[in-house]
This record gives sequence, C-alpha cells and structure tokens, in this order.
Amino acid sequence: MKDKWIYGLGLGTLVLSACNQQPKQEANEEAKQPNVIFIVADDLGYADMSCYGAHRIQTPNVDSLAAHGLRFTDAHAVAATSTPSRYSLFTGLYSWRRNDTGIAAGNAGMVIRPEQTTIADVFKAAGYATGAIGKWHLGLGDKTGTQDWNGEVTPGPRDLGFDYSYLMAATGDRVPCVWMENQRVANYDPSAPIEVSYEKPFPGEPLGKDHPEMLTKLKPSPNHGHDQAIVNGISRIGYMKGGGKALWEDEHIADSIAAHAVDFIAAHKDAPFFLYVGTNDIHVPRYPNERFRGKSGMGYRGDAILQFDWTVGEILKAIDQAGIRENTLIVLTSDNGPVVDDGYADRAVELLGDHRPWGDFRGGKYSNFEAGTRVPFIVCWPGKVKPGVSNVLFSHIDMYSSMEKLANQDLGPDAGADSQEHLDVLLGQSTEGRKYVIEAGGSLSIMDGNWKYIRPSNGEVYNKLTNTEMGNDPKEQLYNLKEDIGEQHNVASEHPEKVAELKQILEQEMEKGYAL
Ligand code: NG6
Ligand code: CA
Repeated sequence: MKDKWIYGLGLGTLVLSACNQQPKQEANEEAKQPNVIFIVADDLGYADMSCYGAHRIQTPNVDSLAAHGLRFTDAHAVAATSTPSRYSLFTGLYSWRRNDTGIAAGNAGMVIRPEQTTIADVFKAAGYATGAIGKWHLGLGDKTGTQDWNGEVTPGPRDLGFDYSYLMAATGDRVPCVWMENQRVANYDPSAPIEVSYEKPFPGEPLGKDHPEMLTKLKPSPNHGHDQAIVNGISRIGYMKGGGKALWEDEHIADSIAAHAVDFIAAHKDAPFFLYVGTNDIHVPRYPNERFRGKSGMGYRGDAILQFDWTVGEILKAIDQAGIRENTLIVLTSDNGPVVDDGYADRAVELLGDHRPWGDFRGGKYSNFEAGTRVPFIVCWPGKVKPGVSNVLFSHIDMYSSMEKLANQDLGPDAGADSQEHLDVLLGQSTEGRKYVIEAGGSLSIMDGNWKYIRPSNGEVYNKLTNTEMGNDPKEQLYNLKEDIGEQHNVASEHPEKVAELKQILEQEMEKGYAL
C-alpha cells in the first residue's frame, strides 16, 4: 500500500535519509513547539503487529511509523490492566501506591483526582491545545455511582488538563455505552434518560443472561460474566437504562474515534497540541466495522488489529494533510499485554492458529510475567528521532518527566514523583536508560534488563477463564531474562545475592508508599 506518510517526502528510496534531514528553516523549526500525539492501543500484545514479528497479520500503517521512527523492544507499561496502566502513564506516579486504581467500573469516580498533575497539565502550562479521545477508563465525576449521566459529569478530563474530550467512560464491555463529549453525553436523547448501576438491574430492562436470543452480535463466553445490560445486540458488565440514540454501535466505535482525532488535528494544526487517542481496539467486545470483519482470517480479534492499524493510518493522513508531520512527535503503545478470550465468544482462541500475541514472553494481560506489561512502543518524529530499533529499558512511568522536559516545564516535585526524565532515550539520542522497571500484575516485579524478581504472592497461578499464567507464586521468583526470556526457570535459590539486591531496591521504592 502506497502511503503518503511513507512517500510524502518524495522518492520512496530517499525516505530514510529524508526522515533525518533537518528542516530547511532550522532556526524557526527549532523554536517551534512540537505537537505530541499518544496513540494507546488496548490489550494489544507485544507481537500482535507485523513490525513486531507477527506474520499472519499485516499492520502497514504502524509498520511505516516504526520504519520512520524508533521501535523499542524493552518498553514497559506500569501495570497489566488498563486503569492502573493509564493512571501511571498520565501522572508519572505508580498506581500501586494507591489501592483504588484497579480496573474501574463504568460508574467509578475520577481515579486521578483534580488536584493531581497530569501530562495534559504539563502541555497546557506550555500553551498547548489538549485533547483526549477514545478509551478513558479513569473514572468520571466525584464519587462512584453518583454521576448524573443526563447532565454535566464533573470533575472530568477538563480538570486534568484536557481542553477537549470525547471518551468512553470505561471499556466497551462496561455500561454506560455512550460517548462523553466534554463531560456530557454526546447526541443526548432527552426521550431516553440514562441510568447506570453496578448493583442492581433496572426492572423491565432485559439482561443477556435471560435473553440470549437478543444477543445478535456477540454472546458472552461462559462464566466470564458479561451477561448483564444488552446494548446493540451485545451484553455488557453493569446495568443501564435509556440512552436511546446516544447509545454507541460497536461497529462504529473505531470510526468515531478516528473522525474525532482527525477533526482535532485539523482544528489545531496551527497551534501546538497534545492529543491522547486511546483506541477501543483490540479490547472486548471485539465487533469491528464490516470493512474489517472477516478480513484477517483470525476472527474478530485479528480484524480488530487491522482496524487499529487503519485508525493509525487515518491519524497519519490527517497529520500529512495538515502539513505538520515534521513537527509532530508520535508515541504509539499499548496499555497492557494481550488476552485472547476476555469474555466474548468471538472465536479468537479457535482461530489464533500459530499467531502468538505475546511473542516469546510468558503470561499475558493480568500477569506478572513479561507479556503482561512488555508492550509495543514506537516513537516517531521525522528529523528528530533517528529511525531504528532501541533495546534500551524504558517505562511508561517516565513519559511524564520526559514530556515536562520536552515542553520545557516544571510543575513541581510532587508532580510525576515516580517519573524519571529520559527524553534522550525516547528520542534515540542516548542509550543510558533507567536502571530498572517496576511492573504490577497481581504482584510487583522489578526488572533490571537482565534479571527479573517477582514478589511472593498467594494470587491464582493460572486463570482458566482467560488462559493466563498469572506469574503468582508464594515463593520468590527470579528469572535470568538474558538466557530465559520465557521465564521458565525460577533461579531464585541459585542466586540469593541477586534476589536480595533486587528485593532491596523494590522495597525501598515501596517504602515511599505502597497500598496494594
Ligand atoms: C475484567 C473483565 C475483562 C475486561 C477487564 C478490563 C471479567 C470477567 N473480565 O474484569 O473482560 O473488561 O476487566 O480490561 O469481568 S482492561 O484492559 O480495561 O483493564
Ligand atoms: Ca487494556
């Protein structure tokens, strides 16, 4: 596929060198504040895209971003699920220091409190236009269950530095199934007032568990529990009433996200902007647009990867059309590792074949093992970031301070307190990365690039519903990742000195605050 992003600079053969060329008006360009776009996929595995080794699926748009940018092999999300992972990405604070950052319900109050500082605040302080589009999953409003979905829900992203927002409150599989635009339901339908509960069903509202015949688009997998409110022929987690014409249609979610991102880019092309785009892909329920359904040969999970790649292509096209490619830093990543069956009978397990979403890593979403938090991570900024592959250790936790540096801001010592500044690593100008990363699955791990220590935990060893090896063990675990990237051999008893060393660093970090 010939793509403007690749070839827009001129001859395809000159692309790689063109990417490194300094813009003509260097002085002006230097002075200009770059636009910043974070594209955060949901549950996309390390090896789910062709640029990360997938061969049964092609992701040409992401691949072009990788070919013209820096593709990291050792980048880590802070947590193996969405809410804590995004909390840390936005705040530069470890989510495990708080006990209320777990997977948020659709009616959760805002997890990042208004008085906390986020990356969006950093860019706002630097005079940027800021926007958040797509998956949020960080709560809205003050307290769980107290939102009035028929009016303005506040506090919200506006209180966290985002001027504009167009968001799903939680996940595709959780009510309320409506878009929140600037903290109000988009396309609000006054004839169908909205009520949401995670406690009890609304009389007269059919539930998936009682009405399988109404589940025309997707049925839940047995025992996962996505069998409550029915919206758009798919049953969800939680109870909901009303919504009318404001209810989303799953097959149009990616289109809505892409369209709003494209509009935001076009509207702000003359001002520096920071845009967070959280895709719904490839989280469950996976029900991609008919343009993608059946196209991957791997069922809806594979089709959702194609749809994710399309979304990236739309964003790149919009940047091209706005003529701001060389002044835009794009970071593409995933919030946590992959899961194949996460609650809907979409045949993902059966059609997976030899595709390995987790690559060579063990575990997956929810797990302490590497596949839980080792994520795809691509940085592209033509002219500034030299294309290539980076094996330097990097963590989402450092995005906060690195963006402070980029935007030339300092919002104080409490802001992003767990975040280290590694802008040079991010831009491929240094190989001096952080010394270790801390990752949260069911337990906490610390990994220094070679060795990984997992704290003892009594959590479940294997999750039968999602087929996940959780990495929990009542005993200490130590893996030599250089020799054993698949974390097969616990060598804790052979290397007590290494265990002691990593454990001590982890405990020092935990002493600063640990609530999970
Ligand atoms: C789990 C859901 C899963 C998914 C996940 C959140 C069950 C059995 N499973 O609790 O389907 O929604 O939460 O995923 O309810 S995340 O990527 O947003 O963290
Ligand atoms: Ca996720």
